[in-house]
Amino acid sequence: MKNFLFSLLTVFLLFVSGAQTLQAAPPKTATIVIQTSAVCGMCESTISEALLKQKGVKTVKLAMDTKAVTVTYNPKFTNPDAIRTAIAGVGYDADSVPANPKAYESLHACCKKDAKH
Ligand SMILES: [Cu+2]
Repeated sequence: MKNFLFSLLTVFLLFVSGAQTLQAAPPKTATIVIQTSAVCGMCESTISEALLKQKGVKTVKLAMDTKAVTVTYNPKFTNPDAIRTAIAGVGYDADSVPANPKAYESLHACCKKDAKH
């Protein structure tokens, strides 16, 4: 009888903790829009490639008319600052994070924000 009650209690506790984990699960996808200094389609692929290499980044969409990049990511693995830093790391401004000067220098001429088109 004691064993039976014990296993009943165990099942009950498992059920309760299971329900709590379900409720406490954080959202799996977050979205952020970052203003960049991209100028052309090549910039778009450079930024996409760099971001998609980041752990947790799911989709990258750069709107060429506004130069804003929309990124969806898993907040468990990355965050807005890390994403901005990754964009700056390949030579583009990302919101208030300035482009890495070395990476900017090595960009294709047409991809530099100061380039005359
Ligand atoms: Cu470009």
